[in-house]
Amino acid sequence: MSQEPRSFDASTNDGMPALGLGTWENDDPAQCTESVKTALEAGYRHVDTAQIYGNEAAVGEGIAAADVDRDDVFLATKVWIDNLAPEDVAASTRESLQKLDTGYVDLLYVHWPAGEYDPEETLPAFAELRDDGLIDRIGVSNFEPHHLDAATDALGEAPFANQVECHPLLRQEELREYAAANDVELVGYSPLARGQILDDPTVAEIAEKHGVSAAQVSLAWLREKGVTAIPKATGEEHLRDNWASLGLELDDEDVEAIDTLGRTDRQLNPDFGPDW
Ligand code: 1BO
Repeated sequence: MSQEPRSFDASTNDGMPALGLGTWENDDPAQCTESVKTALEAGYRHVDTAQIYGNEAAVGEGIAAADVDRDDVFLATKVWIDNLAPEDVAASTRESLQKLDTGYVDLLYVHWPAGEYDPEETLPAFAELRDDGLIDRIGVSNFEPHHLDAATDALGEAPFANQVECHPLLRQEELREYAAANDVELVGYSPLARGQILDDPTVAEIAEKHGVSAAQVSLAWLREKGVTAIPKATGEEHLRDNWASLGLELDDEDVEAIDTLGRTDRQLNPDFGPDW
C-alpha cells in the first residue's frame, strides 16, 4: 500500500481510539489480514473482532504484519454466547489469544446477554482474566440498561464499554444517556447501517453540503455524540474515506437534522437477542 503520512489521530474515549476497524463478515483470511495491516498503516489504532467472526488469526496476522507496535493498538474481541459459562470463558479466551498471538487483548466483551450468560457467573470469570493480565478491560455488547445494571452489580463496577448497533437510523438515545450517566463508553457497530445510510436523503444532503461521503457524515455524527465507531472496510479507498471523517465537523443544524430523522432502521435483530 502507499505509505502516505497520516492526516489525523483519532481522539480517544477513555483510552480507546474513537474510530476503529470493525471486522464482522471480513472472513476471507487473506483479505482480512490485508485490511487490518492497511488500516493500521493508514493510522487506525483500534481493531475489533470476535470469536464468532472466525477471523481472529487473520486479524492477529494483520497486526503482526503492520509497521506498528502491538502495544500501540487497541484490540478488542468478544466471547461467543456458547462460551459464557465460567470455565468456558477462560478456555475460549486463551484460545482467542492463541489465534490472535498478541499476548493480551485491550478489551474483552460478552458478545450478547444470551446463551450461557449469567452475570453472577460470567463476569467474575472475566474479572479473573483481567487479574491474570490476559485482558485489560471488560466490556459487554448488545446490552440494554437493565442488563447493564445487573452487570454492574455482578462486577462491582460498570463495564468499560457497551457495544451496540448505532448510527443515524438507530440513534440509541436511551443507551447514550445511560452511558454518559454511568461512565460506560458506547461503541457503535454497523455505523453505516449496513449501507442504508447511503440512501438517506437527509444524510445525502449534508454530505453534499460539505463535499464528503454519506459514510463520513454518519461517522462524524457518531463522534459528535461521543460514540466510538468501528466501521468495517476492506479496500484501501473505503478505509481511507472512513478515516477522513475525522476531519469533518458537522454544523449544529446538521446534527439537529440527524437527531430528528423520522426513521428507525435496526439492521441486526437475531432471535437470541434481547427484547429491545
Ligand atoms: C453476530 C455478530 C454480530 C455483530 O457483532
